[in-house]
Amino acid sequence: MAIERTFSILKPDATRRNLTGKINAIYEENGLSIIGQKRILMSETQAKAFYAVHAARPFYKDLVEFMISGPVVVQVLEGENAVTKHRDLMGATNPANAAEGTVRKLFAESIEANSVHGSDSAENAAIEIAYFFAGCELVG
Ligand code: RTP
Ligand code: MG
Repeated sequence: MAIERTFSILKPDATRRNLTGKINAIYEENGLSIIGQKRILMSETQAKAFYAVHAARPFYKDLVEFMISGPVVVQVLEGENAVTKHRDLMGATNPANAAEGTVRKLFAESIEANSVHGSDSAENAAIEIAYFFAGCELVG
């Protein structure tokens, strides 16, 4: 399996509760290296564009408002099979359906305030990484 990169966000509900270290430890203990990371306050424009794929969904407006409600930590994770491994560690979107031990089972507050984002494919990972990071900010 080749080394892969994926894009991750620790969402406002996670930063508000100071969960950055606990979530990062789960990623690092499971073979994902954090090769780029920054804490930012997303603008409404950034959040709308980032979630444009969901623009027609009923939860879009609330989701954008949630994502700009506080700081987020954007990250690039690198490791074997990183996209799938990260999604597995995150757990299901709705914490009620998330498996034991996953980040969302451990920490998510609701289907919306579900603590973390992860790219759903290698193609989207490349797009999302380029949206938030310059190449020189990633040190593998
Ligand atoms: P993500 O993109 O954040 O990694 O999460 P995901 O793939 O598991 O979920 P997705 O379907 O892409 O939805 C993006 C985010 O929208 C919020 N959401 N709210 N109220 C709702 O029914 C609802 N459904 C989704 C969540 O924050 C979800 O992670
Ligand atoms: Mg998604």
